[in-house]
Amino acid sequence: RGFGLPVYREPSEKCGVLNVTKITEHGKKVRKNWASTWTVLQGSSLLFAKGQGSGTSWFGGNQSKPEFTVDLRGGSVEWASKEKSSKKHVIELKTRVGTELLIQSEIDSVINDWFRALSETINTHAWE
Ligand code: I3S
Repeated sequence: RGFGLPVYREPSEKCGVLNVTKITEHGKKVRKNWASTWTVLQGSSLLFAKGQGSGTSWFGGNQSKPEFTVDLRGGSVEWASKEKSSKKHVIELKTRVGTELLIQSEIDSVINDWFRALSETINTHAWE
């Protein structure tokens, strides 16, 4: 930084439908339950709402609330190993409080964008 070059930043708000499952909660392993999930990145939070089918639900309205929210500060993301899932393009997200999630999309560009956005968010908020 500081060479006068513009720094590319992912938008701090991003949303879309991803396949998501928890694998650990507060450090304890939980059973996988992959679900098509409407996902919103908002500041340093990641919000999830189970979609009706292919993700038509929107929790900006009054009928549905986020199913759960994850604080990305102090967390980490990496590409999941084959042992974690047989699916391709799987991101493993670990939070500071010991929740681990797998996030997946069949679409390369989609999951790559999410990987970048999540990494950048974690880096940006690393010292909070
Ligand atoms: O890590 P696992 O246990 O092989 O995960 C698979 C299972 O959760 C399976 O469901 P049940 O065994 O509970 O019926 C899911 O259908 C699979 O999708 C899980 O594996 P992948 O490799 O898809 O993450």
